[in-house]
Amino acid sequence: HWEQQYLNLMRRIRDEGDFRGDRTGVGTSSIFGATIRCDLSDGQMPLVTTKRVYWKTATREFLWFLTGDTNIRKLCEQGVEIWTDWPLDRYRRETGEEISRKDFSARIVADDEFAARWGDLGPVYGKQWVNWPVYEPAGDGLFRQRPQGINQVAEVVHSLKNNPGSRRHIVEGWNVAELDRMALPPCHKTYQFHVADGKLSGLLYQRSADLVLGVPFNLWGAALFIRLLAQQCDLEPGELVWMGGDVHLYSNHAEVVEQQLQRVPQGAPRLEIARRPETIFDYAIEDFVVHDYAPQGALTAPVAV
Ligand code: UFP
Repeated sequence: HWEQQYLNLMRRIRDEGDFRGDRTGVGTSSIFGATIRCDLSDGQMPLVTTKRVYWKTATREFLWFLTGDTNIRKLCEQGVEIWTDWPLDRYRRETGEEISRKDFSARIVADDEFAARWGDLGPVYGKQWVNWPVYEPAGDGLFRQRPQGINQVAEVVHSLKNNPGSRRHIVEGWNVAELDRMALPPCHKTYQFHVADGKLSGLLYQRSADLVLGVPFNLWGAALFIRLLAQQCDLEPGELVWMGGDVHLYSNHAEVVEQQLQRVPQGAPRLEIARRPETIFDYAIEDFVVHDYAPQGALTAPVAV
């Protein structure tokens, strides 16, 4: 069972991980290279049951990626604050102002100019997924950027429908030339899709994985991606294969890890998609209904920025 694999990985990193200082200064225990396989048949989703996971928040984030937006404003408007810490950190550093997260987020929502100046994350996931920049020769050795970049998601829908046997169904977030302008270089950087026996499977390669806070969201997002593509392409959901590069536990999550490792997975949550919209870009949060989700109590842990 996938959640057992998740917990086993957590235990293994706790017991055998290599301790190291990291970019955030918090410190982690880490291992390199891990896999979790999740069966998505019959609507099953990799939704962690050993603590409460806010799947609606993760879904809102995912739908926001599909719009190509990279400003946190639309997230803040919906009460989704998962990206707020990065712009907030920059704002505090650059202005020296001691603003609370709540006030910062409220100002992003209320003030157009402020949102434009401080709310953008740079060309992160959404931009790369649906509008990967393309440059074309403009004579005299110059290049100009095409007004519309490549919509990788639309292209994958097209290739899944027209050439399902292809080994090139890929959505890539790691745009090397633009990494330095991103608030955070993509963690869930590569998605590959695969069709066999009318079933759509997907593989996510995640270069860096906060197993406690990030991975439950990333598993949900990747499974959701498969479900949306499957629905749009008349395929059944197959399997999600999650692969992590540097998979870690932050030192300040130790307490939460102990609590979670004492719990036993319960039930098999399922996702119903209530409507089939025209395209993959037309889903709304109301289209998603989760059944049989009775998670054990919430466990909160601080995010390393
Ligand atoms: N992280 C995730 N999943 C995500 C995301 C971030 O696990 O979707 F955006 C974690 C991984 C790591 C940190 O702990 O955020 C990113 O830091 P770095 O860029 O140094 O790997």
